[in-house]
Amino acid sequence: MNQRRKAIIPVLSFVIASFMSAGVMAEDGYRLWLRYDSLPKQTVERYRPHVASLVVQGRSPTLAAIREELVAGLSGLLGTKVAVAADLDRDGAIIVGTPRSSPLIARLRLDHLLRALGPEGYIIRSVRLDGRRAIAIASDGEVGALYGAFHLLRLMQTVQPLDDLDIVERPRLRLRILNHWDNLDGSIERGYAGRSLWNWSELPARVDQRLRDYARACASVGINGSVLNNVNADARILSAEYLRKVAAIADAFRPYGVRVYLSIRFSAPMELGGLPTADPLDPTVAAWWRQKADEIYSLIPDFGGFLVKADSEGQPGPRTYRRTHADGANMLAAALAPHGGVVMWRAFVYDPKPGYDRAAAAYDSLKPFDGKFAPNVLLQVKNGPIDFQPREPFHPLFGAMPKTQLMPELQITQEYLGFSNHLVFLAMMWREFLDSDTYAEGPGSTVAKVIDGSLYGQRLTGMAGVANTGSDRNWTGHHFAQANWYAFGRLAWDPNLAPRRIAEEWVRMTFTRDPATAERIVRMMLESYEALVDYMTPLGLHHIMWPGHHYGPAPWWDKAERPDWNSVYYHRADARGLGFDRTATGSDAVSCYNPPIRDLFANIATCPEKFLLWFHHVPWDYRLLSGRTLWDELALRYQRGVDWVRAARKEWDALADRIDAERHAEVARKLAIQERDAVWWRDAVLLYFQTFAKRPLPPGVERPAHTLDFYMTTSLKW
Ligand code: GCV
Repeated sequence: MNQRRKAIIPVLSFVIASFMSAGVMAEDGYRLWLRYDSLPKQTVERYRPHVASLVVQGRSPTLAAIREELVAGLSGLLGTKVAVAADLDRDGAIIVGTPRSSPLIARLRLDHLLRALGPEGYIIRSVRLDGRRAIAIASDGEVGALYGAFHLLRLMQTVQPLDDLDIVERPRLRLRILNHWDNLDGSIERGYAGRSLWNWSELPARVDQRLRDYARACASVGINGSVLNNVNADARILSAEYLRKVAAIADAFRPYGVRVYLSIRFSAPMELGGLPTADPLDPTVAAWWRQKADEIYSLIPDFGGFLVKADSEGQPGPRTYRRTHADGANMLAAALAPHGGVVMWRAFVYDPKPGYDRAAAAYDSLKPFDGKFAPNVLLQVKNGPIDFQPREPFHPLFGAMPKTQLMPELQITQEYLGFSNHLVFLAMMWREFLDSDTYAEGPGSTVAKVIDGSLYGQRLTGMAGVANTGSDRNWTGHHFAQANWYAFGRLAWDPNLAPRRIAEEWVRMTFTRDPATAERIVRMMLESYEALVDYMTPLGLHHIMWPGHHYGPAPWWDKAERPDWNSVYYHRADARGLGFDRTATGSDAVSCYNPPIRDLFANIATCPEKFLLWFHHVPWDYRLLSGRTLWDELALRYQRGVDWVRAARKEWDALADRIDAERHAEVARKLAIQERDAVWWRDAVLLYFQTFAKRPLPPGVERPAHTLDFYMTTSLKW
């Protein structure tokens, strides 16, 4: 090696090392919110006396995961390797564990309280033991201790004080589950962040490290379950070959407290078992499922259970055999019950009948079965009565099934909300849904209280979110879509959390600790949902997306064989006005709601304007609260949505020197697409509705760039 090269190598290493220590590493978003870059010097000085060493006594995969996370987190945040000790040998230790895993935790005599919090609850408390100061993270279960460890790291990442800690936490919902609509060929239905994370062809021999990182991320926000495959299920997932692969995934997730579940195909006994029927009341069918459950549990002792889409959109179900949803769900539940598994039976059913309105279909089909489901069945109900639209009123089943265990299904992936191109913080939508008052037991009977068991004492509780993850390096396609994964977990842990708090945590953990910059980003996130509704479906419009892929507008669509797969079915524009009359003069779907919310929705004068066109066919010249006509207001809302995206782009551009260049540029590129799309939505929809309204665009609304014909023949590219 010549002299010059010899001299260059140490210099290069030094440059790389300083580059890394300054936190200037590849900012590709892989680390999600679990970034442990070093804190400012003064903060480190403040924290140091509290976090001088780490004591995680005991041995188990979960305890090892706790140790690993805290070592990485504390060392990264403090900028020096944290000392790991076997016992409390100095002031300022962090001690973590359960009364069984850790003699130190046992000495705190918290058993009673910890038992009351359950195996996932935890306490983080500043304590003294043998005269030494320590922070104790204690739980009755190791996974609870892991959750506590992530909580402590979050406090530090968001620069909260560590003095006199006394935190008591427990999850409000028992099942906090991601639903992956992943197919066995690696594609993801409605997935916009690459391919499936589960590499079926390599499993079980090779388990990608990424699966562990997925489980870490889930655990960091309290997600404790993952349905691995699409609800449009392939029966093969239950074959011996695939179950071995599923078991390997379960092994990778287990230390992080994430259980695996599977979507099943109701006709699997025929396809896999060669039976002539899948009739749930046929003893051979029930026996096949019992045997299948036994086989699954022999491989995966903590298997969570089944998710079922039956008699919906072409999926098989009990109806073929003239059996009911309860017959189907309870037969499966009986197979799982001896092992402690659950059935999540989906309420997404909508068979057309004469005089039918899709918004009332699931209510009509399932309400009669209230009280008829087995104790280990949950009815999984989408947040709104149609299908994950940008805005829907809450699903009426939440106010109608007091004797059934209901769990909401939210969609984290943005099927109808601009895929992974649009910045939208979904916690705002979910908050609106959870706060909706069903009036089931008088005022204050919010959806949150129905599902967390406080209204009816529902024993099994849960929340499902259709995942937005994929093989993209940044997991979710859009850096800001990570916030929706984060927010889902936080809300499933505590459905009462405020979106602002969630956004503040996430921004500080993900983008910046600078309070002023963080506040600007948080504000953008909090405004983003209303803006998206403005430029896509304001005033209660819904399901006017391009058919099939659902990206971009197509309010003119009327070609599908089923009326309720056409946009015109949903908006009903005519020369008189716009909107779906769901009152007594129309479909009367409003009667699925309890009084007085039913009457509030049914009366055009009291119906919240955000749901106006959902419940009413409104004349074009009807005056809204603003004093403007429906037509003018509609046009101005679309414009307002566009204006917001433009302002957001400017705001983001202005943050260029405060965010790392890589993520800043990537988000900026997405915001440019979002602006293009918002303009497209505005122009296409207004041009189309103008053919009915026959009124000019009001002042302040920009003229469209193209003709209606152009929009009707051009599908927006994503
Ligand atoms: C998984 C909508 C989506 C489908 C999805 C279905 C469901 O119809 O477009 O892709 O199928 O909902 O939730 O079952």
